[in-house]
Amino acid sequence: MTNSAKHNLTLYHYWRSSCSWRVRWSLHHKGIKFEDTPINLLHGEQNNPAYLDKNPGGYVPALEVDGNFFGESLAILEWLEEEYPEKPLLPKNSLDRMRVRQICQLIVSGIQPVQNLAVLRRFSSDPAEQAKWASEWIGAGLCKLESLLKSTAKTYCVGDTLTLADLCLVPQIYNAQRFKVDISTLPVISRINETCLKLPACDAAAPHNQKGATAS
Ligand SMILES: N[C@@H](CCC(=O)N[C@@H](CS)C(=O)NCC(=O)O)C(=O)O
Repeated sequence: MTNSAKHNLTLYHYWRSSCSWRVRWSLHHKGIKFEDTPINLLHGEQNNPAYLDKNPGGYVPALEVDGNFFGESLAILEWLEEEYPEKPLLPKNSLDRMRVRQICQLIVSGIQPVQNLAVLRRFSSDPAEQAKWASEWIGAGLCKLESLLKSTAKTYCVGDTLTLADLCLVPQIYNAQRFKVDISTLPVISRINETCLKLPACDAAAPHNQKGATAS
């Protein structure tokens, strides 16, 4: 981390959370110094009163900025763009920015919520049923995304520059693979995913490099 200490930042996150990975990746990409506090979702720490006081949404991630708390990964990512404009993750061209936000929303609002822990547990107590549900919805969502990316992607989701769209895509593919979605039928997504996984900031933010990560 090399960026000057403009703010005191602490990220509340879970190692395997795709929403947390998005934010960790931006922080590493921009070289922003931050502390981190793991919130164990499997132990229900997101529902502890002390955490709910910080983030009433009861999800990770949350970012503490100089003693103020904020939830919602996209709100956090947009703030990081405004406050740390070096190494931007939004394009200059406004139509491209809209394309990036369209892809982000497709993933963040359209795909990720249906595989959330709380949703899976409400749907079924059987892990096999949960996995089937998650796999079907993620697979269907990624097919739609693949069609969209055919008209926007070059090296990355929108053109040849890394953007927030890629920060949303790669963690979602990690989840897809956890739920055994076959992404070999999605060549654009697969190619972008492989490219991004080689980026040092993506790797530093990846689940296997976080405190508390396990093999499962
Ligand atoms: N819209 C929120 C969603 C956050 C979210 O769903 N986080 C998941 C982990 S990726 C979570 O905390 N799940 C806990 C639960 O379902 O109880 C965001 O983008 O930050």
